[in-house]
Amino acid sequence: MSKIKSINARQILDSRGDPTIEVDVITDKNILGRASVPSGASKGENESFELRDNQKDIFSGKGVLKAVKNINNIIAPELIGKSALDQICIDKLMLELDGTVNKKRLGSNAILAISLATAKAASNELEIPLYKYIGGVYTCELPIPLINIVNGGKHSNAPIVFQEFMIVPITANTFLEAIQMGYKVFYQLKKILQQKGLSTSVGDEGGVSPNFNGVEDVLDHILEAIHLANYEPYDQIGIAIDCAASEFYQNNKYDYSKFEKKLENSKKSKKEHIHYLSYLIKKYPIISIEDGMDQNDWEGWKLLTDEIGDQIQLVGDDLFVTKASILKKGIKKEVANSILIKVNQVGTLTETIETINLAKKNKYKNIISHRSGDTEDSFIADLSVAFNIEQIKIGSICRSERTSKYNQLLRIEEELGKHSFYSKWKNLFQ
Ligand code: 2PG
Ligand code: MG
Repeated sequence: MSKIKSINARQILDSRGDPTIEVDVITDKNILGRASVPSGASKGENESFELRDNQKDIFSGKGVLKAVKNINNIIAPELIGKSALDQICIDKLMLELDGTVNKKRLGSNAILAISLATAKAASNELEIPLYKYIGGVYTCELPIPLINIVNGGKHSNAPIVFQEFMIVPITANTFLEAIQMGYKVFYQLKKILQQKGLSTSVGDEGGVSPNFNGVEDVLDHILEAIHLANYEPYDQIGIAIDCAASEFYQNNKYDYSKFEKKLENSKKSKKEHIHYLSYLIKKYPIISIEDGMDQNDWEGWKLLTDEIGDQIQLVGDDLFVTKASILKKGIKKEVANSILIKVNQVGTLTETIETINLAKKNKYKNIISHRSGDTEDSFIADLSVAFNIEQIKIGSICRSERTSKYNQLLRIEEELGKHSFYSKWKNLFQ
């Protein structure tokens, strides 16, 4: 019957060395499902509530022992004896037990860890790969990776206002080939930096973070690396950026000097900021912009969408926080054309899937995403394949918490063999 026999939570560390939760769900046949949860640095205001201990002298207040207690003492007793195969029921039960809009009582980190561990326990017990257990027999599509190569904003000390610069292997035929293409460009970029005596040390998501001279300097270097790797920009390799604009929006202005201190006249009105983004997409092979505008600047989002939404992918991350209710608002207002999917923004597998389906129905593209503070858990790799999601953002091709996801996708590609299908960028917007 796959009944849950025990649930045990513990505090572990994420990739930044901050505490996070790991949960073991064990079934009555002694089958284990283990999951851990990630944590963001540039969080959206409307994300579900991440419960921390706030005890300043221990882990700078970031301990998660209260959430661990909530799992062991409050949630576990309610779930023991329930079927691990009944994912929707387990998730709903936890929502009822919490009883708040944003999972404020028990903590979304506590709830998510159980939700994911339950799915893993069920798939292990049935001896079905996780992606097939969640998605069914027709899952076969490997996502296009948006490979992070430069970290700015809150993810490094580099003086770059935008948070993430990624390359998109457009012409790859397989996931493995996509990684090989990304590797070549990343390798060339590091070589250029070395030759110039610039740092090649990496930021939170594994991209380099040297002392670049602002956004265009970053893009010029990436372009040079694409050329040196013998690829055609646009046709073979595109660029995706995450502005994470909520991090530098203050008093109705986009203030680039928040991260680029030496900038003068750095406060841009929303129109000037949009104008700059639209200039950038003409000058560089940028095919996707995430969080181009602040999370509460719906007016700005609409202006940006009207201006360039028919030319490139516009992704709502902090804007939608993976919540179906907020995505509905975006669809109604015709804002953005894609959504970033982060399991811990919403807090259960079931709610994540509701949002994915809503996006699909309304022709918004889904992009499965990691967090800047992540763990070795590779659940989201399986999730992307489970729903034939065409894009995934899992950082650079270094640092184990990032490569754990790339490696899992390589395993899945191997396992699917000739039935695997690699998403094609040119088909996405037809
Ligand atoms: C983002 C994410 C992940 P964080 O803004 O898209 O790259 O960053 O996890 O810090 O919110
Ligand atoms: Mg983002």
